[in-house]
Amino acid sequence: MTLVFCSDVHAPVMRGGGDRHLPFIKFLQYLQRQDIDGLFILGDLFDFWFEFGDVVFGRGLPILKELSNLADIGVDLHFLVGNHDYWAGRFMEEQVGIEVHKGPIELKLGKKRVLLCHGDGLNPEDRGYLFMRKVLRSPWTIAAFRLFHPELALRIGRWASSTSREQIYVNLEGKRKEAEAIRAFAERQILERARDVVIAGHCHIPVIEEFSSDTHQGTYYNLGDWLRHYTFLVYENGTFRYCRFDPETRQVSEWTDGSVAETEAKRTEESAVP
Ligand SMILES: [Mn+2]
Repeated sequence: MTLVFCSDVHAPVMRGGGDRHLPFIKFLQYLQRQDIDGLFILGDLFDFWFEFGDVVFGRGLPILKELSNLADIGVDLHFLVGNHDYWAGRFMEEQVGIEVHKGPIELKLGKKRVLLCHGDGLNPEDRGYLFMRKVLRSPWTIAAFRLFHPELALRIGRWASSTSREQIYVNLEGKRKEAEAIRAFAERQILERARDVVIAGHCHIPVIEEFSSDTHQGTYYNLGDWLRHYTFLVYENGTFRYCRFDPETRQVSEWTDGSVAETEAKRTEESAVP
C-alpha cells in the first residue's frame, strides 16, 4: 500500500493570483502515473475556498481537474480542511470525489497509530485568532456569507487571505511560533496519548523529529509547503519516507536539506548532551 501526504499549496482562486499552484499541478500529474492507493491533503490547498451549494470559484478548476483524474483511476482521496479552506464540503465530495474531513483523523497503518491534522489553532495564547476562528466557522456566519454574491464573497476572501498571506511570506517569526505550538502538540500526542506518528502542516516548515520516553516513542512530521519546499511524505512497505518534488525536472528525491537537516542537527546536538 502506498499513501502520499502533502499540505499547504495555497493555490490562488482570484484573478491575477499568479501561478504558484503550477508545481502542485505537475505533482498531481506525476502521481497519476504512479501506482498509489491514497492521497491525503492536510489543508490549505487553496488560498481561500467556499462553496455556495454547487457554485464554487472557477479558478480552482486546474487543481480540481487533476484531483478528479486521480479519483477516476481509483486513488482514495482525503482532504483535511485548513484555516484557508475550512468551508470545503459537499461540492468537493460529490463533484471531485475527495472525502472532506473537518478535523483531525487517526489512521491505523500496520501497528502504527497515525494522527493527521492541519495544525492551526493549537496555540492557546493566540486568543484573538481562536475567537475569529470560532466566529468564521459558525453555521450562522457560513449561512450569512452564502447570501453574498460569489464575486463579492471572493473579494472579501481575497482581503482576508492577503492578510494571512503576509504571514506566510513576511512574518516568519509568527510562523515559528505556530511551528512551536504544533511541535508541542505532536510531542504530547506521542508521549501522552501513545500515538506513533503525528503528521501536520500549516507552518510551512519541513520537520522530521523523534520524541521518546521510557515507555513510548514516535515521530512528528511537518509536511512543509508547495510555495518554497515542494515536500511530501510517502508511506510504503510499513515505513515513511520524506521526499521533495522538483517542479523543473519532475523528479522525486529524498529530502535532506533545509529545515529538516537543521532539525536533525539540533537533535544530534541535544542527544550529545549527557
Ligand atoms: Mn494553515
